[in-house]
Amino acid sequence: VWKECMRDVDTEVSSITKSFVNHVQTSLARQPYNLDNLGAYQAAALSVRDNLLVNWNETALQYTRKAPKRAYYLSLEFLMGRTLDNALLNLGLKDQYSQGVKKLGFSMEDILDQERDAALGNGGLGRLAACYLDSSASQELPVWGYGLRYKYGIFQQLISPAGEQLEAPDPWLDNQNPWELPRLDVAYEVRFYGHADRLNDGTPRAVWAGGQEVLAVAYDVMIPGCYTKTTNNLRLWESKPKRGFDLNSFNAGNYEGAVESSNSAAAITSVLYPNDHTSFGKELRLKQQYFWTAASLADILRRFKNIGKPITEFPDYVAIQLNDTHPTLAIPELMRILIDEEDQPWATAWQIVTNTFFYTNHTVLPEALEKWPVPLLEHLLPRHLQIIYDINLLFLQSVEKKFPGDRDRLARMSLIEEGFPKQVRMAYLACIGSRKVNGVAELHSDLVKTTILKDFVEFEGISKFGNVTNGITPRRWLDQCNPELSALISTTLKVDKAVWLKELTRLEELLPKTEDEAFRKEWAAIKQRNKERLAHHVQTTLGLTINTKAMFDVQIKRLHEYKRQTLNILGVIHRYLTLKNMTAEEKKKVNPRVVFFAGKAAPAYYIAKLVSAPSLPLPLPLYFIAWLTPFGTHQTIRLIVNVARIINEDPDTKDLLSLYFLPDYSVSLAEVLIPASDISQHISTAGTEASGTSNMKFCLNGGLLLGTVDGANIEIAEEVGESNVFFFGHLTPAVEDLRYQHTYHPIPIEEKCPALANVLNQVSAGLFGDADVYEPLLNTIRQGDHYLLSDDFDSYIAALAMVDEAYLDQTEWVKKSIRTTAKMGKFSSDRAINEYAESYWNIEAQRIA
Ligand code: 26Q
Repeated sequence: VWKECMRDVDTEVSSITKSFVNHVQTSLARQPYNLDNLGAYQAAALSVRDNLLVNWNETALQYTRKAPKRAYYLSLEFLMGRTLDNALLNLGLKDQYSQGVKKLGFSMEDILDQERDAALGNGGLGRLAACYLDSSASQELPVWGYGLRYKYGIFQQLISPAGEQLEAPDPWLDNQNPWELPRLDVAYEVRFYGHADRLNDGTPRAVWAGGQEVLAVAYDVMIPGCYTKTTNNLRLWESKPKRGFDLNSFNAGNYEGAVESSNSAAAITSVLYPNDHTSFGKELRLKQQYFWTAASLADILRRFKNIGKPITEFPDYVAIQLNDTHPTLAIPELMRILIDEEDQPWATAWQIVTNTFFYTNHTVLPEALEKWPVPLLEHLLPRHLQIIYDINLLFLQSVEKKFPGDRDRLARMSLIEEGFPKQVRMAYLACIGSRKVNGVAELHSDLVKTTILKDFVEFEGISKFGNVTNGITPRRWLDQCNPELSALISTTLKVDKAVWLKELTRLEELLPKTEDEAFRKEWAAIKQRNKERLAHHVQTTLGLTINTKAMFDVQIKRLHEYKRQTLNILGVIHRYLTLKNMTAEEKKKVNPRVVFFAGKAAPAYYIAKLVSAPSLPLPLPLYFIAWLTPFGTHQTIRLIVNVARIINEDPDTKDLLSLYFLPDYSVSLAEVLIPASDISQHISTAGTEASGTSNMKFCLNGGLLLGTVDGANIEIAEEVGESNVFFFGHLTPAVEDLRYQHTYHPIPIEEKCPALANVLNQVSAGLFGDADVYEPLLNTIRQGDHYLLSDDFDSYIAALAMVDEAYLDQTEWVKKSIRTTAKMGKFSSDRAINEYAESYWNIEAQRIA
């Protein structure tokens, strides 16, 4: 079927080289004989793009002809990573292209390495969106993504010798982007500010006029499915001034004023906000959200209108998934369109809206719940504020009807939080405006229902609230990043990867192989080569030599207090101190360990600098903004770097313990780190990590998991069996009480956890330099300890010791590794996306002939 599907795609090596040379000469206007690797990458990409375009056009055409119900995934983040390798694998053309470029004197690996990551996301939420696009296309589902085309993606992270995080902009479009198609013909006007006047003519209509209008221009990114012709679309909006600049100002000689309006329009899509898990009410961020939702809805509505059905049938043709609350303005925006432009009665409009949207929650941390100040909304989007107030009034009336006289409940559930200023609670708006609400792992979905949305469950009924446990695409996170393991699996299962990559539960067939010694040897050898590949990467990029005989212990994720990188580094110090006290004889029994960290911390003062002078060629040093806050995640990075400096040089211990902070964590770096890990750490305070998705990636690649009973760790353990994971720490129900104890009955840390107290004291005493710099960080543990490090430290150390012990029995360890991979079928994003398609969106697969 696959070969049949691909009949239009030219798979001959000779025609590949022909198309490559043709692109060198015509698209790039260069000579093939002195082409560098970058040029070769561009030519290869353009040639692959030609193949994708055929399928992409065919897919779009069939969707238009058949007009099936479609789903749209609205996400402010799409963390795509590199495209070329993924496209080649999905098209089944990797071997042919490798041969082709080899004939022309290039190596495929070098060419692939030229590509910059498309890093339009912060972390989990953005990468999830990328995995879901891959799975939608692979499952032949009519799903499009909508996002923003940021000029700068997530910042590049540099680490100064002192361990400070420095941030530089990520100019990912500088070398041109062969994967996007500018669609200058697809553009919409988006209004900001101005005034909204109700007509008061017996209808709910109002007129919104004045203010500033900017243009949203579409850029399309092709999303190929794996072994299918289906090639979906990711539409990213760029902001442009409606007119080049203000002619009146220009004619009046006010040249700066003339370019100012054009700058402010361009600023909207200039940069991705690099903060996750904090909401802080910045006007530009709100502008981004409205600009993107307004353009996307206008586009969706125009497409719907082409079908020629009455507007009341909109939800029969369109499902819109809100990736967290970031696109919640789509709810009042669709109301505005239906009422003010389509002249629908309020009830009809609300009926349409609440059957169209679906909301996924990704966090229960209170500081991460999005709220927008009412005065800001009133200024920027006056009509939307009116609509939000109207929604709230009708909603609270219906709550009052169900729970008469319950004033507390009304205050709790109001979309408007009282205070100075008043704020709009976006999660509540997303909840009441949606058909269904879901969390991203079983535990998290339960927490959503029993904490932040408890009142809403009581009011609307439990059936509106569900769970879709996250997933990851096995194409990128196994086949692409671990080709040797993928090949071994195909040989062992005796099926083509085209089959098992799309039916991942077939990995279970590996289980009997745990008893096959030759197989185990091959399995372990692949892990070893992946460790060497990582060591080689670190050697060539950072000039550091890594002991590949050691156990590789990895924690890679955004830096955040709740993720507890601090617990990990304090554990490393504990190990170091223990080793220092050992006799030579005792040390002989210790297995060497290499600890890897990578991750970015949310910066401060970053956006302001980028936005106020976006295109000026500033002298380089001004691009680097050191962040010198006295505590928090930046201090943790600093501690890691300084501990590494000491212990990696200590002759007593360096053969048994070393530590690396790899700068500038990215999707591409993850692709090298994950297959190389023996053990990875997912150690959030119970109840704080909604799901986690890298835990799934490590396990799929045969790395074992050390973690807390949190997020998707729980479901991973259910699948692979508790004996194959290392769990520690308090459980979610205990957290609230422990925090209460910390506040009202604090026990000195020396008494409560002497091992931890000793580690903290050594840091305070200056063992790793900079003693006073760390004091605020250490004090957050000594007092308050919101994330419960002192409660979990002893069991954490015990779990690490169990990992050591288990690793000594390599036969059993490899068995655990095989079992882990074998039981990861559930975590394919294909399973997740099919759950959304069936239980939420009600859309069906479309075979593209
Ligand atoms: C909000 C307002 C203003 C500025 C930024 C934000 C913002 C941006 C990004 C808030 C949150 C995020 C990202 C959240 C995120 O990545 N959450 C993670 O989502 C994953 C996919 O569901 C889960 O696996 C992780 O557990 C969760 O932390």
